[in-house]
Amino acid sequence: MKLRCDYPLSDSVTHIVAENNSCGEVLEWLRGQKVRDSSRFELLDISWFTACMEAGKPVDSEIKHRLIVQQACSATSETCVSEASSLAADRVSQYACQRRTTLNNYNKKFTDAFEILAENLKMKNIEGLPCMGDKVKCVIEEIIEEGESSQAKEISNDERYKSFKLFTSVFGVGLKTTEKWYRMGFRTLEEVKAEKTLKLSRMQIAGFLHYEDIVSYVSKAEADAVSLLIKDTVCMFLPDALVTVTGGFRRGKKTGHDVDFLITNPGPEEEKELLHKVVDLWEKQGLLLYYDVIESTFEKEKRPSRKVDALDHFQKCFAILKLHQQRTGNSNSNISKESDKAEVKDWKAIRVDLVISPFEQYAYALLGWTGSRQFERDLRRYASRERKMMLDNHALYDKTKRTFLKAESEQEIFAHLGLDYIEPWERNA
Ligand code: DCT
Ligand code: MG
Repeated sequence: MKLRCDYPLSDSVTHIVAENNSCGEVLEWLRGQKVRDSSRFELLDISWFTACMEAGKPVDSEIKHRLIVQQACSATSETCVSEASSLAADRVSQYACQRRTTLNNYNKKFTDAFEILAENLKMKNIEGLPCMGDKVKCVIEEIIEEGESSQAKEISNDERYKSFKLFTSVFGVGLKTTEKWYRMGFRTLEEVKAEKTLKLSRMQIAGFLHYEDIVSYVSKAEADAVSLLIKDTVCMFLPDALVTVTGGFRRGKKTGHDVDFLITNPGPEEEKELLHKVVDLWEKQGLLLYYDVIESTFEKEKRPSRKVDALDHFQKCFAILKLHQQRTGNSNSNISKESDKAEVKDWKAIRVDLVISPFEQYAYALLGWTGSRQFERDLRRYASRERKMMLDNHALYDKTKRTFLKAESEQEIFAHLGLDYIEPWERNA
């Protein structure tokens, strides 16, 4: 028995899988498709599809999978699946900002494969994905039938791709450097480190020095500890400042490659010197392993950028902080011999991004720095294509009214765009 994915509805469809659609909605949709006898289909929940993927073949549907109790359906030599959510194209938006995507990724098998394919395109310097509907369909079908994508597998075993993943895992190493090192014949980080004539940037030197810590990901507990440290320090200089965790941790992720913070001061007080004061103090306290302060490049008259991936103009600091590990366990653990103390490393290097925004741009900065990248990209695409507006991390510009739209909260920005509000934890596109 084979599983084949078919859309739109064809005569060979035997199973209909719904994600976030009730049985009533599916039946209503079927009526709209002029289907007279819907009993010829099994109406199933996405859990059946997931069970099939796990088993690597179509499995018999159980009551728990069904949207309604159906008559037993005789197995055919070919089971044809129609995805109700993609059939009802008007229900599932192409824009991530009109979908609620939690961390519960039912399609991991598919998204992992597409991530590899997209990374491969990025390596080839292809801007944006070309329209390749048929190709996407082939990949999906192959994963359903074979359990994996041969193309994604081939790429992930490719020497160039493996070097790309390895080299870019070093803080400060991007595509350009990766390409250069690959062309020079390097394949491992040891080989790069051993080549003493290479000129590494300050960032890359720090990246190699703290590689193990940084590559091991930041936990939620570590992010909370860093958050406390940052709040304490910022409030010493600006007691009313708002310090908010953004990025993946605001979206509810349990780990991250860094911790992102947005800082703003509600009062009239200038916050320009804040970052420098914070950095100076941490340096005196021996907590800074690396930092780079980028000054603001914001010009008031400028309209929001047209680019969906544009960087913003806020003053910011990319840093590696020394986070001292909490002493836990029984009190005896604190009594250690002097010789032990020297050997035990009681801290971890944590990548931290600090962004300072003027108070009136705070809502836009918060929305922009919360991500995910795909969600942000789609918000901007949606604003310009569907609303004739320009959105970036500083402002929203209405091209029809020729005016900037003020917002004090993320909710107001969604309202300006005519979008239902999407909570941060539903922005994991
Ligand atoms: N961002 C963006 N466009 C970029 C870079 C960043 O929209 N070119 C936004 C989206 C997320 C946020 O800034 C923070 O970026 P990262 O820390 O890179 O992403 P993350 O979602 O926090 O992921 P991670 O958990 O890996 O840190
Ligand atoms: Mg992050």
